[in-house]
Amino acid sequence: MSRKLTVAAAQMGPIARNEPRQSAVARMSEMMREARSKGAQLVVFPELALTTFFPRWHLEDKAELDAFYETGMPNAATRPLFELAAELGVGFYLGYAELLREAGRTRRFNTSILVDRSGAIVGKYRKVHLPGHATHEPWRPFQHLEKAYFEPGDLGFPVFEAFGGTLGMCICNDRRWPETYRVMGLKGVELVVLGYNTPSHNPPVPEHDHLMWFHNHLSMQAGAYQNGTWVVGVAKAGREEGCDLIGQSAIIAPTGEIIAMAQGVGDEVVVADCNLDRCDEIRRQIFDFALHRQPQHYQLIAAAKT
Ligand code: ING
Repeated sequence: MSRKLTVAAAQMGPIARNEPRQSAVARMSEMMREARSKGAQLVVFPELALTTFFPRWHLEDKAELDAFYETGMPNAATRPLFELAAELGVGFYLGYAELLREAGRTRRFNTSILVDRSGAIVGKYRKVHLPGHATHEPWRPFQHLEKAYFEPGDLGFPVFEAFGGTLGMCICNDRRWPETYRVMGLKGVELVVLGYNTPSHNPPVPEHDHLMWFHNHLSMQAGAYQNGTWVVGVAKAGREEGCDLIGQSAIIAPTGEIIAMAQGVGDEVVVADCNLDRCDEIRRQIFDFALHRQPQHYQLIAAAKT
């Protein structure tokens, strides 16, 4: 009996700067219902799925910046999504901006949670790789101030026993780094779920703009294949506050094959059956870590920053 998990990639179109969380939650609820009607047990939403991608602006007003964060989860705006999950028996991955007070200081993370089919939070992750820049760079057509608005994640790359398998999470830029998948691969991950907000224009390197879509899949397909894990990557897509974000949310098999993909750049639900036992096709062969890895030659990879 194979361990089949039916997963939905719930891609979202733009979220306007003044769009209330209730609107984003209503859109996600609609997609969760559609996913359930197509047999999904797990729905993956994008990174920072409750608000517009606010790191694109230099926000000097602290109250304005703080308004984009959640200080508790679930909360009044998101509780309907948790309740719907329990009602439908569908779990979900949700990306959001987390703000907390700890040991007398304010901490800010780009966070995701994994919620099981009863509506309980069973896992939490905080984005480790923060791209972009830490100070206002007026030359840019739009900012990418994640280094100013978040701290690097402090939870590492945990995996969670849920949905009948071993699941892990990451967020956006993390998907470009092989270490992200390898750490979870060494922990036996069978499905990595992630969300992303990726502009199709990268101001420092415009000559690579035509490669943004390719690099998105290249990174996730490589991570899947080299670690024998399923990967589901879900976009916030479309022209959001004048910034074009790539789509092509994808469900990727442990072989690296894209088995399902979003067609547009709006709200769109893509569903596929993920047989978690297929990870063995890779993990017991080409990437049998116990048999083939030679870590005595790899220390440099984990060496501290030079
Ligand atoms: N977004 C982008 C990503 O890694 C980025 C950052 C933009 C990287 C353009 C490369 C080029 O997909 C987030 N949110 O990390």
